[in-house]
Amino acid sequence: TSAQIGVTGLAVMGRNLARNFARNGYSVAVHNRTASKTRELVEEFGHEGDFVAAESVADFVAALERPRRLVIMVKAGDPTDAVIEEFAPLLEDGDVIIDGGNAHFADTRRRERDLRERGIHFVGTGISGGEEGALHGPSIMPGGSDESYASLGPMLEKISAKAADDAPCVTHVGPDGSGHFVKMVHNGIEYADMQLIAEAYQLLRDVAGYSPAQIAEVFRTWNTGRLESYLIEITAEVLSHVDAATGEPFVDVVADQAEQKGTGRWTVQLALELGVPVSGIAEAVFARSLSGHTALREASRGLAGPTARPLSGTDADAFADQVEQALYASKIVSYTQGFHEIAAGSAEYDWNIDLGAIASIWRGGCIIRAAFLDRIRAAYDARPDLPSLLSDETFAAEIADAQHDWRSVLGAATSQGVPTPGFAAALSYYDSLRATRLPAALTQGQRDYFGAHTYRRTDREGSFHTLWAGDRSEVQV
Ligand code: NBP
Repeated sequence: TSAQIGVTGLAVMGRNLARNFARNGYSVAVHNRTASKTRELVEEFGHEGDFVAAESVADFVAALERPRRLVIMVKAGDPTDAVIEEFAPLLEDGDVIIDGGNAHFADTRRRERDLRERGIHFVGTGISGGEEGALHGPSIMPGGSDESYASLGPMLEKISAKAADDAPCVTHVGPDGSGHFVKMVHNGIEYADMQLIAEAYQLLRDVAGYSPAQIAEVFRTWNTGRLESYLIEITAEVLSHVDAATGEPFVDVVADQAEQKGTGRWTVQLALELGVPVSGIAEAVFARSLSGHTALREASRGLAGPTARPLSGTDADAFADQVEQALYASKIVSYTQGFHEIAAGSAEYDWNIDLGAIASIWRGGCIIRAAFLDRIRAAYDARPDLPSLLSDETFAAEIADAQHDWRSVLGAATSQGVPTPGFAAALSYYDSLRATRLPAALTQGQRDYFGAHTYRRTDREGSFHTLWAGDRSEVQV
C-alpha cells in the first residue's frame, strides 16, 4: 500500500501528529532515525489507523504515493538540514517536504529557495498547541507555494483544531518563510500574554492581598468574560494547585526563574530589524531574562523602595476589577504590536498575508487561543487596511473605557513598588501613539547638535541644520 503522507521524527510532536493523521483516516508512513521508536509507535497505536512503518529512509520514500508529502518533525536547526539532505536526493519533481519544527523563518526561506531549484516544494509550517494540540488538533501555519497548498491544505484542514464556528485553524499564510514568521510572532504574543497575566497575579497578591487560591477564583471569573482564553484558564489551574510535598501553594514552591527557548527573542530581534515597536513583547522577553539573573537579583535585594501594603475587603475587590481592565487594555496593545510586526514582515518579504485570516486560525488549537481573536478577525475583515488594531472603533472604545483603571493600577504598582514592565510598556505605547507631539523633536535637535544629522521642520519642506558651533543660524541642506 502507498501512504498518503509520511512523518519522520517521532518524538512527542511527530508521533502525535502521525497519530492525528491516522485517526483522521489517512494512511501514514512513519519513520525515525532510531528505528525502535517507529516500532514502538506502531505497536502502541497501530490500532488507531493505517500506519506504514519504514525502517530506512529509502523505504520511507518508497512508501509514499506521488506527489509525495513528507513531514519532518525533528529538532530545529542543523538536524532539519541533515534530514532534508537525506531525503531530497530521493525525491522527484513536485514532491512536497513539510517542516513542522520551530525553524527560524530565515532558514525556511533558504531551504525553500534551495529545494525549489531542485523541483521540490518546501512548506515551512508553524504548528502550535504542544503535544496535545498535535494529537487532537493544532493551529497550523503553513508557508509555501500555491501548488503545495492545493495538495496539502485539505489534509491539514482535517487534522487542525476547529474554532467555535467550526472553521479549521489553518490557512495558507503565504510563500516561503511566512508560516514560520507568523508562528514566531504567535510565540512573541504568547510571551506577552503570559507576562501580563503574571503581572496581574502579582498585583492581586501584593496590592489586593489575595491568596493564590483566591486569585485562581478571580481568573476563573475572568475566564467567563472578554478575557476568556486558554492561558487564563490554565492560570487558574496552576494557581489553585497545592504542592503535595509541602502543602504550600504550588506557585510558592516553584523557583521564580522563567526560561525560554528562543522564539520570543526572535520576535523581538526581527522587530528591531524591521523597525516595529513591540515594546510589550520585548518587556516580556526581558522579564524572563531578568528573573534568571539570580546573582544580580541577590545583590540588589537591599535597594530602597516601598513594601506593598495590601488592601482589604471591598477595596481589594474593587482593585481586582481595575486589574481586569488594565490586563485587557494591555492585551489589546500586545496584539496590536504583534499584528504590526506581521504586517511589516509581510510588506518586507512580499507575502501578502491576510491578517484577519491569521487571527482566525489562532482561535483554536494554539496557546494564545481566545474568544478575543474573533474580534480581531472582525476588525480586519471590516477594514483590511486597518493601520493598527487601536484604530478599530470597538477596540478604541474599550480602551477608552479601561484607561482610567489602567492608569490607577499602574499608579498603585509604582507607588507600592510592584514591577509591571508589561502593563507600563503597553500604556506608554498607547500614550505615545495618541500624543500630538513627541519629544522626538528634542532628540532630533540633539542629533543635529552633536552629529549634524539634520532635521525636518513642521512649517517647511526640506532638511535643515543649525550651525551650533557658529552663529546658530540655520542652513538648508
Ligand atoms: P525534538 O525537538 O526533541 O527532536 C527529537 C527528534 O529529532 C527525534 O525524532 C530525533 O531522532 C530527531 N533527530 C535529531 Br534530535 N537529530 C537528528 C538527525 N540528525 N537526523 C535525524 N533525526 C534527528 O522533538 P519534539 O519535541 O517532538 O519537537 C519536534 C519539532 O517540533 C521541533 O522542531 C520543535 O521545536 C517543534 N515543536 C515542538 C513543540 C513542543 O511542544 N514540543 C511544539 C511546537 C513545535 P532520534 O529519536 O533518532 O534521536
